Amino acid sequence: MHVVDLRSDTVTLPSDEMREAMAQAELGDDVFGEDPTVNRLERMAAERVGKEAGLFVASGTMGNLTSILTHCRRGEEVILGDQSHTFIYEGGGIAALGGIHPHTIPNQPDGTLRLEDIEAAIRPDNVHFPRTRLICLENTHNRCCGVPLTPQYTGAVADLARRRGLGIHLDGARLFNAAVALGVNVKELAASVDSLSICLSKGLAAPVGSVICGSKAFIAEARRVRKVLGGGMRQAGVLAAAGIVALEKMVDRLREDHDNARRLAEGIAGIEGLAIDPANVHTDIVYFDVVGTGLAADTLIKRLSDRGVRMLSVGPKRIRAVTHYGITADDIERTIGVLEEVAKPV
Ligand code: TLP
Repeated sequence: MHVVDLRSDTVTLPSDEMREAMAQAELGDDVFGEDPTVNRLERMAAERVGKEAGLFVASGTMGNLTSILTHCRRGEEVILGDQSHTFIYEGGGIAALGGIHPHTIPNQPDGTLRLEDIEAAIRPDNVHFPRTRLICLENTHNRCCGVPLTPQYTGAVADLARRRGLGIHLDGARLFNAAVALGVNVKELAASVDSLSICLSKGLAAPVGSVICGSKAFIAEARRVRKVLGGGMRQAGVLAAAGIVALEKMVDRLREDHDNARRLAEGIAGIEGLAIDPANVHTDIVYFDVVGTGLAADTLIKRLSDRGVRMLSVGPKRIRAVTHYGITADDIERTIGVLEEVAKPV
């Protein structure tokens, strides 16, 4: 049975061109700075987002962890959204490994943090408090329906950060989705932040890896942190080669994923018992509720899976589907058909 796997855009398999590039990659020891393919990927990623330097890391989680450990010392504090990936899904790594205190404030439904909430969360200089050091944003925002943050909003938070002497880091796991959705150059979305982590292994379909980008000085420091975390990967060019193809060939096609997500949302909106606001589908991520079916999300997931469609339950009554490379318009029509069949409370 052909399986339509919509659990995440992380399930993408490398294209033939990526596999070929991996097989042919020129390699060296990256801990010595001698892997030409890694060096090329790092330069290319930095250039794409308009920063001085880049650092190849194993994952988005490692990208955020390495960046935040580079910005903050033990006992210092980072302000971040209560729905952010770093706060919810990264194993508490910044606290566990860095002794960094997460100070969460509410993510608004549009993925933003209110400027007044950020201001209010910054600690006064007083021995009782941890020192506030950093603000983190996420673009697109995974838990907030994949919504993109605009360059204007990011700039406003960066102005605040600068005025208050704080750093700003961006979890840009899906920053290229944001750029495509907003019709802006990715550089505009990255211009005002000090550091960002972009993922190659989500919508861009590389098998492994993320790149941290920032100033030369920041990346030099992050390189030390990455080594401490065990992330010195030696002949990593074999992976970076796929990342280069991802940046060169896979960005423009993200539009297809967004179109498929929109079509899926429209289909879901027409099914009795399922609830979705198609206007709240912005990129490749689709969330919907199953309350009206009288079924648990897990039950629906099981029924879908028995018919070759895979999605993730993200709450007792809530499901997430993500479109990506390898998912066609036909797969979406089939998914809508299967959903119609299984959404009945029998
Ligand atoms: N997100 C995964 C899961 O962890 C939830 C997914 O399927 O969406 N930042 C953001 C915004 C992410 O969505 C993810 C992955 C990461 C960071 C971490 O990336 P990896 O999985 O490469 O460590």
